[in-house]
Amino acid sequence: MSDLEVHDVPDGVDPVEWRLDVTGDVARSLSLDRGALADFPKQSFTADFTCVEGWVAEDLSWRGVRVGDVLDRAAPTERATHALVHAMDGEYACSFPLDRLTDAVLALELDGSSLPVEHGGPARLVPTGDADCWESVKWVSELELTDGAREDADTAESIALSRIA
Ligand SMILES: Nc1nc2c(c(=O)[nH]1)N[C@H]1C(S)=C(S)[C@@H](COP(=O)(O)O)O[C@H]1N2
Ligand SMILES: [Mo]
Repeated sequence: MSDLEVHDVPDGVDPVEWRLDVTGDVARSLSLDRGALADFPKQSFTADFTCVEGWVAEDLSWRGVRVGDVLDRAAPTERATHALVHAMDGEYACSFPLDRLTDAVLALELDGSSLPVEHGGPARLVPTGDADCWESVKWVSELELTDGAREDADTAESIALSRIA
């Protein structure tokens, strides 16, 4: 298994009721259940994960769906420049420019098994390339396409940094 740290699963996280909604500046809003997301083509990659709190998990093997494939189906409008990635744990959300988000993967598997709920299952955003630990959004429930960066609602960095004593 991976050596990601294990954190408590917050209230509000319910893998049974989970869906992925794609909303906001799109031509077609989507609401995908697990089966619908699993029907997209999969890709795999291996990466180390480093948390700002000072730990590293090496050689994690992720498998999942390229976000760009999901966005293509929703057809972002010309106004859409960013997306706010929402999670099932309340206020947690992280804003990405679309060009970065397109190449990220919604991971459904880790190290050859279904992604466990304690590590963000059913679906965790795993940016490819350099990323901050808080950008790896666990329990992704909504991709909200926005016109501009919506910094007001981008809580992930401050929530992550507030955990550092
Ligand atoms: N939804 C959500 N995703 C999140 C977080 C969170 O609090 N909520 N914490 C982030 C931070 S700061 C880290 S280091 C990793 C921790 O992943 P792990 O619990 O699998 O070790 O999840 C990231 N994704
Ligand atoms: Mo972190």
